[in-house]
Amino acid sequence: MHSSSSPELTQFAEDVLRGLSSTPKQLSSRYFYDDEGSRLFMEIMKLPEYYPTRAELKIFTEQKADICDAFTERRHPCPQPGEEADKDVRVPIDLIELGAGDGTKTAVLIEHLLATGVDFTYQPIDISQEANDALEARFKDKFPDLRIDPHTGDYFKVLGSLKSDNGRRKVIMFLGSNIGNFLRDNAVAFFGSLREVMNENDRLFVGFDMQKDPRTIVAAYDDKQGVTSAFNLNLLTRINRELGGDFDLDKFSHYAQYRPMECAARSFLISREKQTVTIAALNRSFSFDQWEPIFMEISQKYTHAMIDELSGDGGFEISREFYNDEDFYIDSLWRPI
Ligand code: AVJ
Repeated sequence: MHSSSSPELTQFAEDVLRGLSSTPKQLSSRYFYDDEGSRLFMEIMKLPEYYPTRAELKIFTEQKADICDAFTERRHPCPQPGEEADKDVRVPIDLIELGAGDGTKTAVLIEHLLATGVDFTYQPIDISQEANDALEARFKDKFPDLRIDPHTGDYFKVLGSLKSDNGRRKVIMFLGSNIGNFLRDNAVAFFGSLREVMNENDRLFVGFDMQKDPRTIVAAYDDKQGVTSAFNLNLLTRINRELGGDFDLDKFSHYAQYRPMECAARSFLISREKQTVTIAALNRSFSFDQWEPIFMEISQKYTHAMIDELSGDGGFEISREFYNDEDFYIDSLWRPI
């Protein structure tokens, strides 16, 4: 199975092979989230330096009424035949979340929707069955009246299966500045694919971490306790375990930088010495120079202009934005054009 004559590598193995064979070397942050990686990310969200989660939670807590109104707002501001002019008409929604994590932030919105008697279902989509099961158990316990319908699998496959118009508005949420892990062209392609499975009346709700003091950003990706370092190094552990690698974690160190002209935070693992690493499943060795980097992750930050452009290029227009005073973080509600 590990011989080079067998071309059947998993997607993970293929991506590791391609990434470590390229110059500069790179690994994809989409593979961070095995069980240990997901646990480490939940620890990151509690770090004093990691501000995005708290910033988004604050927006939800302070503006939940406006956000939920915008989700359920009828499309036409004018009364339809048979409706009274001043009647507050709400549309029923399917609240669909891509990669819900532990659901702490979403719980704030769900609680408000339930309290105000909105007709809605909650459909978290995640690649991990375990994550979905945990979220379902927690929410069933916390909100006995919630209609929750988790889907496990690839975002687009699941969304494709939900495509048929059931008369309810889909509100698709992609929170936490998860979009920041995509390079610009990939972000546009991602939004474009979402657009294809959406109807005119549906909405997309996206969280964007904004450009800010570079020191604040670097600190968020280089925390004092070293959790972010462990989070990055965990991918080497995953390669060792799943692909039979022999990475020595002590010989790599985490390095985070922020480039203000590109609004991009990037993290790297730096080879502390000249060394060779062998990966059995790839039947190959990779040599590292001393101080050679592996590019691990981009966490893009945004300006208003960038969000405007992204929405348009993805096939959307901005319907409404929710942000805190300092433009620290934005949740942007889009409608298809
Ligand atoms: C989950 C992609 C939003 O980029 O801020 C946190 C992941 N990486 N610390 C981010 C992450 C290092 C996080 N996202």
